[in-house]
Amino acid sequence: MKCTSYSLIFIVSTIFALIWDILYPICTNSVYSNANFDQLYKSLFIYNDEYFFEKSNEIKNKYLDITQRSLYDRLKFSTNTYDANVLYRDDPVDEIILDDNGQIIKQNATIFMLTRNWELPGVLHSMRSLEDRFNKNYHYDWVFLNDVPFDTQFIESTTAMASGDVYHGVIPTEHWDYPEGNDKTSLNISLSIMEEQGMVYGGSLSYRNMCRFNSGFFFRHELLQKYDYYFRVEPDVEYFCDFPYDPFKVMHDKDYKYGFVISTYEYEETIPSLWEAVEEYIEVYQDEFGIDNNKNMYDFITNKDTSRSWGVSVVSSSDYNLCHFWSNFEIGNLNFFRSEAYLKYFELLDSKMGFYSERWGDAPVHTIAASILLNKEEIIHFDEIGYQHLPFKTCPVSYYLRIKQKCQCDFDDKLNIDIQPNSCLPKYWIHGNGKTFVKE
Ligand SMILES: Nc1nc2c(ncn2[C@@H]2O[C@H](COP(=O)(O)OP(=O)(O)OP(=O)(O)O)[C@@H](O)[C@H]2O)c(=O)[nH]1
Ligand SMILES: [Mg+2]
Repeated sequence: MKCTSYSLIFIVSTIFALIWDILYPICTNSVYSNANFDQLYKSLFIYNDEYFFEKSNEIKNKYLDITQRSLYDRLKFSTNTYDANVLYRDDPVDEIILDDNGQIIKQNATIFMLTRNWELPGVLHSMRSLEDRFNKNYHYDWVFLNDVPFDTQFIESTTAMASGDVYHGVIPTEHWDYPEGNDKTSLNISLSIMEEQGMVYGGSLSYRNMCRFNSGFFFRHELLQKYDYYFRVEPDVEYFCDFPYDPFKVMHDKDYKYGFVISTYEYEETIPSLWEAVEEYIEVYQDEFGIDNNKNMYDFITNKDTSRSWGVSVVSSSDYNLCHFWSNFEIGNLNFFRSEAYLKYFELLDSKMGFYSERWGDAPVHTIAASILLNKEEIIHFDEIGYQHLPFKTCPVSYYLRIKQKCQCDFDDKLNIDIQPNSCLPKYWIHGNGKTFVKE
């Protein structure tokens, strides 16, 4: 009886409170507030926010071991191309190594971009991305080169965006322009023919100057003289993941000379006679520079097996299979390019005039040099670095790596070249310094 009357009092007071809560704001002319009603409504039922919060946490914690195993276990490594220790749980992703004086340990290296004034928005985009994902922790210098002087806006904006020192330079004309003493009429004819054939940048003289400069001169520029390593960046590229290490340190510690992220096939029509020149170089300099096809990556650039590219074959009429490292991203040892072997290589190629009569790109030129002059162990595929230079992307294959490095990319993306038949990566795994399980 007592219990019933308490219940009755409770119900009546609740109804009164409800009515009061609705009527009071109306009677007092105040705006009717949903919040008041919600609060009251929730206090009457147990299914309130607190309940959902607790319940959700209960469920989440139940599966914590599964959902967060990547954070507790050692990561599964997909390659042997880096020092596995940097990825252990106790190492923060962007661990910065300090010397005894508390200074960041840095290599003798710079980030390098060849670009034009009008590309400033794309330049800043690339800078922001690389600074956020890597350089904000290291403050490496940036070196910008141009065939004409940079304008004030370019200099001010890039200097403001960089976390390290910034240098802007002009390229000497003899490193850029069509070499003097050569026939300009035949050059113009070649350009118009290639334009008519619909070749990419077929009719562009400046594109050819750029490719020749990147092939044989960038490392000679006075602003790059003091450095041992460079990281090439282009406008409008994107870095998708936090760098799990300082790539310059990896290059230095393991004595790598050349690093890449994407490898694909070159258009044969741009380099019809390049391989002929390479063969001549090998013949002349094999002994002098110790070119040894058992130690280098000659097989990577000549193997034409299609079994790991869905049977897709890229037609090449020479022994060169057209595989090249996509040079818009490259991290390299400048001393390799300054070496006698490379200088002679470029000299011979340049004497053939193929940078102009055809459209030799710096990507196949660098790749072939690295593949014949370096040992396999001196070339690294940075497979933890997510990167985009349209139309291609690359994204780390390991899910846990993507989580740990806060990647903003999807491995299954159609633009991820690593899963496309036109990727040369499988050839690198087999014939280069790549995935050990492929060789095992
Ligand atoms: N200063 C200068 N830089 C150039 C010139 N042409 C190209 N570049 C730079 O050289 C690099 C490669 O040129 P891109 O036009 O990006 O060539 P690409 O990557 O083969 O082709 P895209 O698909 O157009 O990106 C970029 O960093 C450009 O900014 C030029 O005439 N002058
Ligand atoms: Mg580009």
